Amino acid sequence: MEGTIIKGYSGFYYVLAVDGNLYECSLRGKNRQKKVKFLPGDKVKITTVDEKTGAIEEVLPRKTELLRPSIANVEQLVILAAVADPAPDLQLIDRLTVFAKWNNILPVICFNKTDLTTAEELTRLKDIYEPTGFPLYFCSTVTGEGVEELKAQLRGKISALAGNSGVGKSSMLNALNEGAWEQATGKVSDKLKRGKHTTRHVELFDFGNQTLIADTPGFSVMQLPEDIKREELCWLFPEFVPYLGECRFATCLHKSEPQCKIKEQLEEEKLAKSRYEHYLLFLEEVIAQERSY
Ligand SMILES: Nc1nc2c(ncn2[C@@H]2O[C@H](COP(=O)(O)OP(=O)(O)OP(=O)(O)O)[C@@H](O)[C@H]2O)c(=O)[nH]1
Ligand SMILES: [Mg+2]
Ligand SMILES: [Zn+2]
Repeated sequence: MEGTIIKGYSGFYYVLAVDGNLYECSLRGKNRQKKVKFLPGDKVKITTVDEKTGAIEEVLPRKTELLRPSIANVEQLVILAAVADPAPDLQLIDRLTVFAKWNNILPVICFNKTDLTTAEELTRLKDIYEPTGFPLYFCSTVTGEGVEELKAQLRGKISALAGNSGVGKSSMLNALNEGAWEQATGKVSDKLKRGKHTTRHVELFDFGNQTLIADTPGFSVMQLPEDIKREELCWLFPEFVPYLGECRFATCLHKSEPQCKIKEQLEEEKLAKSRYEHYLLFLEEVIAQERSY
């Protein structure tokens, strides 16, 4: 039977199988000898011993792999920010979108606490992020706004949740866990109530129906991936892409070169200023990293 590892713990792996059961699995001989390291998110084939235990026979190729925290096969990174209290950190959002895209993971942007701000502020944020084409949600765990829509985005996928402290990650996991989900095996609600990350191990929460979500506090402060090259960065900003290749110089980094299409679009307010400023900031970081490499 196939399944997904949701956590590893003292020599055992907990596998959520396609039958919806959670199996405590040991490693079979050859995997144990090879000292294979499996990650939460790894898709595996198991043989079952009874309805609670089994053994891992084989691991399937990984589609994506994140480090620190290590999770395999994350399909989307849900970037949670608050519209207020704390004020949204647009630089962090943009940094996480670059990080996700570089790792072939879909960034999903979610602004929480819409009950705390004005329609104008929501429009401002929408105007910045709609052109990116990234799935975009406005939610409140207090009023319930947007929660069902976000749920639909998460269903059946492996997602990681990232965002600064206090933006409402735990509240959102709780809100997502209310009603309308098929029966989950892992008793998410009990685990969520236990609160903070009592374990250092990454764990995927099972919301039923093969919907798995990792709460990943480690993503809040991060360096850009070391292997991005300066000329590759602009491709990670989807709203820039239609104009790339139209600058005067083929090597244009869209900084201060003449006849730069990106700068033209910016002057005509067709690209968001904050996105471009963060592009420039990240460009400096990428160049500095290239040098120290
Ligand atoms: N007004 C309002 N408050 C919210 C909303 N969502 C969460 N909060 C409050 O914001 C505070 C922080 O929420 P948490 O869910 O603990 O935030 P977190 O992201 O898990 O924080 P860390 O665990 O520190 O990373 C709590 O007091 C919540 O009650 C919301 O939609 N609206
Ligand atoms: Mg929390
Ligand atoms: Zn240019």
